[in-house]
Amino acid sequence: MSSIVQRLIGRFFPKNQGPTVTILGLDSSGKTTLLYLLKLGEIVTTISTIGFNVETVDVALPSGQRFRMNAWDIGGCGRSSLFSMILFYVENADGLIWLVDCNDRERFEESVEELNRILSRMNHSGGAKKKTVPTLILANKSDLPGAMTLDEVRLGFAKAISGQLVSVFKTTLVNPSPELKSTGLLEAFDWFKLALEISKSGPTSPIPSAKLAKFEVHDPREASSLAQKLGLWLERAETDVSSEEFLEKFRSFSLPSWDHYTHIRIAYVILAKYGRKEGMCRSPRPIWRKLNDFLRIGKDMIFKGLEEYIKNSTQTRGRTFHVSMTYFWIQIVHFGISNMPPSTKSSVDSLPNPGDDFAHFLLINPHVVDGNFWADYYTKEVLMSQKAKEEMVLPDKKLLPSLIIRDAIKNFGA
Ligand SMILES: Nc1nc2c(ncn2[C@@H]2O[C@H](COP(=O)(O)OP(=O)(O)OP(=O)(O)O)[C@@H](O)[C@H]2O)c(=O)[nH]1
Ligand SMILES: [Mg+2]
Repeated sequence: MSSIVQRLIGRFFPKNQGPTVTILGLDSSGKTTLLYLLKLGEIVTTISTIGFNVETVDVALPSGQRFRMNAWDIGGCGRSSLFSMILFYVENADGLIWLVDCNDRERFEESVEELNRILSRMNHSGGAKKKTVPTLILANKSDLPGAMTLDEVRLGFAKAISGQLVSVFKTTLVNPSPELKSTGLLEAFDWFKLALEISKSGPTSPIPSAKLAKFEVHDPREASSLAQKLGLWLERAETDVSSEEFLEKFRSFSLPSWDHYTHIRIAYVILAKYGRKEGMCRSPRPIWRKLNDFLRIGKDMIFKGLEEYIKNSTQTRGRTFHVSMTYFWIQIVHFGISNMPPSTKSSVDSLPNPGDDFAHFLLINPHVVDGNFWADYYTKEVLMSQKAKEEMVLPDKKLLPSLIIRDAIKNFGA
């Protein structure tokens, strides 16, 4: 199943952009800060990542050499429901960067266990040796007064990393000096570049994807096998009708099915075609105006279209329109569109039919295949209440991602 992920990553992110590296770690360990510090040379204000941020970054090493990589900052690590999906991306990467907040002593053990879980999945399965993934551990936030020492961090990870191509470096990402000299990153990337070269020349064997299914079940949402679902959705997206034909079927109430995939594709195609066109891409207008454009055009089209479809199609008998649920998914899809890397965005914009790149969107935003993703934001009592069905009710567990901050991050380097 992971072969489709591999094929699509190869298509959208060719190897001439350097090795593919996944950046992982518990939430708030500094992954997005690292990615944009490497990309832009400055600190940007981050928000908790949903889906992935993908950038090609170039680091000037003290030796005068350059290190270029295609880096994937993957949100959701530690959320067991997404674990098996995350493995797809780690399996397909040439290397892994693991960030640990060394000021967070309470969750240090959790960070060690999580990396251990990933490395043991990568390196052994049923005793068979698989692939050596060079892993760079960054003991981050070492500027904070309560931070663990490098020795403490090394000792903590010792068992998890023994016998592997892994090294630990201390980093401080805030207040970086010019050329990142004060951060500790240059020494770290000197080692990582070498480790990637070593592993490239060593033998690796492909990972039998069928083994994924045997992996321990931690959560009902993982039990429903989101990883396999992602593979199926990608296959379906690759062979599905064009976005024009899909919209036509939506308008004429004749879609082949009315499932979660279809709902997400409706939101994606409409937002990609109309939301973006109406000023979502770097317009000189203030951000809030762009947001209003999107809300007015894209959201209205989706709301009206879904209401009409439910009223008119025989497939949707007995179903009702759920305002808060619809709004939630529109927001998540729109947020996911803004997660798509600018370089690929421009090639998407030049496609004759924007919205025909659904597989690409899924690759960057695999969390959308989880039909219960709303449970991270709402309790069941609130989202399934009559009030939430009839009008927009805000989440009671966690705020919806802010599009304004996301746009600000993306526009920072423009
Ligand atoms: N003091 C200090 N703060 C840091 C450092 N690196 C990152 N931070 C801060 O840590 C917070 C979280 O950083 P993010 O980069 O958003 O963390 P993340 O790992 O991407 O978090 P998720 O997306 O939620 O998984 C931000 O407020 C950063 O400014 C560091 O080296 N020192
Ligand atoms: Mg992040």
